[in-house]
Amino acid sequence: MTGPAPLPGCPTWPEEFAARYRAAGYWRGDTFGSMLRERAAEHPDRIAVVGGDRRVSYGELDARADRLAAGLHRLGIAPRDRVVVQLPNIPEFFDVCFALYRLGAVPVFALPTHRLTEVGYFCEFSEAVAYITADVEAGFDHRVLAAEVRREVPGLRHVLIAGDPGDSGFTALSDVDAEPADLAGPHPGDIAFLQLSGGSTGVPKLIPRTHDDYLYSFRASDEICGVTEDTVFLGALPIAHNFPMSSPGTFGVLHAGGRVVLARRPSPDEVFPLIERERVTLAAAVPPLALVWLDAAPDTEHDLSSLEVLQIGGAKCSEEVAKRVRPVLGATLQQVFGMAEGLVNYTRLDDPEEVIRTTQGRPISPDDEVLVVDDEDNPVPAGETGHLLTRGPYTIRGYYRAEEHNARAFTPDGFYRTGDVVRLTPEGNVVVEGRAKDQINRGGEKVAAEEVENHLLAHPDVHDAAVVAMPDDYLGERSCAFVVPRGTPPKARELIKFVRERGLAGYKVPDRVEFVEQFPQTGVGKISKRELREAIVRELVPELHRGR
Ligand code: OOB
Repeated sequence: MTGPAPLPGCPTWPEEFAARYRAAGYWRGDTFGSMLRERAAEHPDRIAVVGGDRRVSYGELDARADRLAAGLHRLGIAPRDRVVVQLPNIPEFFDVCFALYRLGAVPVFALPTHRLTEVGYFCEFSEAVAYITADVEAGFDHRVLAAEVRREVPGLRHVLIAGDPGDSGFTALSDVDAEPADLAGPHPGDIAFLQLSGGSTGVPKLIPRTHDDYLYSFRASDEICGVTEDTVFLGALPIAHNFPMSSPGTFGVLHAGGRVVLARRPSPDEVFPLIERERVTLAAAVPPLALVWLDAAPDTEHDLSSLEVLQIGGAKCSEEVAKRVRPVLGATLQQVFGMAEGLVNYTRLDDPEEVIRTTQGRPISPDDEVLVVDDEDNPVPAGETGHLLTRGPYTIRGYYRAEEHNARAFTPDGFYRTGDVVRLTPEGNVVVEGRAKDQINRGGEKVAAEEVENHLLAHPDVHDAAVVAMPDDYLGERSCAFVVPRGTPPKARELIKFVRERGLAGYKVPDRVEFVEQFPQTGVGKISKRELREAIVRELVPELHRGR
């Protein structure tokens, strides 16, 4: 089975692997569009998505996707055209996704916290023809951002607003509507969307995922996570992120014919009443969010007893937090260690408590190949710590249009260098021990040090900058920028304001700035980030003793 010409710049699996993945039944030749069509035919009246005051049935979602696809087509959006999608947790997110999938256009998923720097870059780099965003979210007017993006990216032909366009002059998404057309639709091997990588380089990388590979990842996740049509999933994390999207996430739940319940904000005052009202059975959280829920649960008047499974992933879940899940919530903990590039590991629901508390689980697929290697790519002895490499039926073979970076991020035989430092238990469970990539994991939100350093370096008073992780009780890590000033150091506050005003997502703005005369160096003269991390810990110790 060979498809039409693929989207240029997307490395794919060698045919021998593709044939194997098809033969094994992983890649079944389905698409997002056909999946929704099937569910809608089976039970058109079941509720698929609940958000705000909307309750959308499978039949309605299917029909709206058809009409929106036809409307977008009429605007001139064609198969393989890229469309940057930046939507909060609202039902329209699914209208847009399924419409674009039906059309064969390719969403590029931005997070609601992204600002001009990121959104402008996604539009430009992917040569997007359209940008679909919200009106006002979390007090931020996305229409103003959209106007800036429009000015900076001349190639952008359309801006569509989910909600009220106000006086922005942009089109309301709800006005994009046409009689369903007979669209050819994508091939299952086509790129369905471009997802964001957490990144460790100057600019974020885009991850091309196919219908075949992505559908496999959440179909198989459904089985592991016990998802059925009775599952009610709480989407409280930003739903464009890979974890709540597919592990098994919203799409896994829609695949099974279950119900997705969207929370606009993840705080207990919004989430707990939703759990009670909708009888939520499955929820996904990053560790700091799980902590907030665990702290608030004992005092809530809301009935949380429907919750069967709480998934924690995106960053390492401490054993202390892990221990509290069952006693406090009466739910089974599932640890999820995944990455937007592909590989996802789960503790299994029937694993011994010890495994669930102390490991990050094992891969989805029998064909996920996992290697733990030393600095020279040689396998380490069983049980020892090393770099995690992986390839498999839903792990990409390269980033979108990033040939040079791909040569470093993948081995010659196609293994993805995850940048994670892990060990395997005798039972084959993964334990994440650390990270080799130059990234800060701020409670699940990934910050590429180099990207932030480049913004700091743009300040006239900054001679050099190095951003490192510092430990934090709540987020696990926060970012600390070490700066060598050019002459008199600027105020830390001023530098932070400078970076923020460059239009960067808030979570990437350094949490702390430390001025130094020079950086410690490694043997070969590189900046020793290890020493900087140690320095900030020493700096923090007296503060911790003072109780901050
Ligand atoms: C998920 O995806 P990304 O792409 O935002 O980040 C991936 C990276 C991993 O390489 C690892 O460094 C870290 O996030 N990570 C974890 C972890 N889960 C992710 N580190 C320790 N323990 C965990 N449980 O974060 C993601 C994608 C799909 C499912 C779940 C998480």
